[in-house]
Amino acid sequence: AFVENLINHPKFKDATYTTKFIDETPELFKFRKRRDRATKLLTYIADISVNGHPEAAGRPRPPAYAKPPKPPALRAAAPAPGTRQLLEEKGAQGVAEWMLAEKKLLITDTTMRDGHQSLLATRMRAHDMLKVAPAYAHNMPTLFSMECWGGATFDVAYRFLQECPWQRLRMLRAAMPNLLTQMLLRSANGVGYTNYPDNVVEKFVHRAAESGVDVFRVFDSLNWVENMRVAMDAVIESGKICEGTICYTGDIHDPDRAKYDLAYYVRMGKDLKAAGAHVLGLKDMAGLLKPRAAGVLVKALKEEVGLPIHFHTHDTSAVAGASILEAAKAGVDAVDAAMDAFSSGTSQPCLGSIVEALRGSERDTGLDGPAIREISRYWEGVRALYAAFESGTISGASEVYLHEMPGGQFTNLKAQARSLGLEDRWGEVAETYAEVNRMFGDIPKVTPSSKVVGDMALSMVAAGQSRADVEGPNDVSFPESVVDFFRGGLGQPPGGFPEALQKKVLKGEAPLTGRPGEGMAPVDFEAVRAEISAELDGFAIDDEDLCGYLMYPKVFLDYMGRHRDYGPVRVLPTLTYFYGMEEGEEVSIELEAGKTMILRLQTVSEPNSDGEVKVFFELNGQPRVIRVPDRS
Ligand code: BTN
Ligand code: 3PY
Ligand code: ZN
Repeated sequence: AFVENLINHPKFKDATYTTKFIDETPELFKFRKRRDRATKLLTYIADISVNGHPEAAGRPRPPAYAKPPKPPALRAAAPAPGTRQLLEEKGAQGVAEWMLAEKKLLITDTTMRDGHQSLLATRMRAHDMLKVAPAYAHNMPTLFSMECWGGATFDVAYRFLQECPWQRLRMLRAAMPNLLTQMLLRSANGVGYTNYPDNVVEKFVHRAAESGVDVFRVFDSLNWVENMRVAMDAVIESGKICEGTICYTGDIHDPDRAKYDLAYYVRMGKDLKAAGAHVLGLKDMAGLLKPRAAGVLVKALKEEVGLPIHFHTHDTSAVAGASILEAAKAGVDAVDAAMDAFSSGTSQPCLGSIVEALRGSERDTGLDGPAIREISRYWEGVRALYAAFESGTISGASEVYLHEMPGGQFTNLKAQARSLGLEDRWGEVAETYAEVNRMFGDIPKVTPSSKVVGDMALSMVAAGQSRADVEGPNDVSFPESVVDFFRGGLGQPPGGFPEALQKKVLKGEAPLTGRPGEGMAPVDFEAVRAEISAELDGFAIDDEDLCGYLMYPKVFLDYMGRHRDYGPVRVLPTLTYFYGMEEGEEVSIELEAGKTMILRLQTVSEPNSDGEVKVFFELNGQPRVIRVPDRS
């Protein structure tokens, strides 16, 4: 019966059978697969309990009191209509006009994307987001948008969290039907670190729009508008909101950074408007826009561009809240903030405090204080579960004006420095990062250009090289990302490349001067689909999977391999996912809505002569024994 059910199922017949199929149509797997799914999960838990999770090894443990927090009660019978309905009724242009007419300051909550990307190395799992998503929809229906996808979350989901980013998106979309979902898109770099062929960028955008993204914040890591058009056009074509975005660098009031003056940003804003942006994003990825400059810049952009402006910043300096208030005074339309417990430091400024600061003023956000605090308390509990991934940055740091590292890179670069044994030379890494920026001609630093600068800085500190060594006659081995940058693989930086250094890096190779995507052959999607499918023993690959593979081939295939062995580990509570279970511990695991398994770990045997241990479980009262290798 099982086999007949399966082969007659329409999804199986039309070959859309994938890993998601197993998750979404469990009824077909009652005979064999239901047991398989539980066995796979038990195998994962057994392995992690015995051997630990590679990502958590050697990192601080969550405090003893950490336990899965309860989400707030819902304050309404149903989610009130919100910005999402506005988009459906009035279209993207209609939303932009509404934003311009709104007096109140509109707020985007970044907790589910940049908040944890900047504080916890992007490690937050969908499990912890989905539990609170209904509270956002019911209790905060007047938020402008929820930033919850893109940036680094895409590859980290596959790579480190063993979950499908697309499924995360679809589930969040369904749980917050009244709020605009927002993603961060690196233009021609998609959600990766290098330029992709045009048809890959287009396919990715169309797929993301269909799977649930409403607002696309589109930026280019070198502020090169030419390199943004393919992505922007795809967003516009899909009927979603195109937030064409300026990356802010330098200091408009510093005469030594004259390349990035007010006129530069106004020009770029006008170019983005001409390219079709519905909204102008002002992305201050490192938190360099000082309060006075924020007022001046927003005022100029408002007057001269005429699009609604959406301001994004990071609180690394600890004065970003002031920049937001100045921007609000100067007429900015929307701002990003992270829910209190995920705010400040390298993350966004504190959402609840911005709301309170503006209460009763002309720019009153209208958001509910108690609702915010309840949700933040939930997030506080979630944050404790991820103690292993805290960056350890506990104070404001004016040093950010020196190195100009993006908030999302800071924690990563520190971890990279640590892994190279350079942690105690962080000051030197920061100084060198700034020196590399000058040496490369003073460029915007944001993924992936920030990675180029970071790779070079680490390589110089590790090798003990100075700028003079790098620029001098001696042979230097440059990191691959640096070579690609000077080759023009990320596009053209403002003011061009420093020629002498470019010659040295490229060793006579001629650089690209055009748009990298122009010279790339389009990908034959059906051929790639067939290739992946063959690699995965005939699994049918849908468009989401295909897009995952196109962005990150190896990461995607590794994910699929682990999925085959361990099943849908996304359903595990976070502590179980990272730490497994202790003897005598009981957890309840919701496999799908209404279907929960109660799992108890009884005991673990001594290893046998093959180095295997037996892990004794009780699954819904029935004994189960799982054997795993002991590598501990
Ligand atoms: C990952 O981070 O790779 C996803 C989780 C899968 C980890 C499993 S646990 C058993 C086995 N041992 C490892 O070192 N990785 C896999
Ligand atoms: C990303 O591209 O992931 C960023 O957050 C850039 O700021
Ligand atoms: Zn950011």
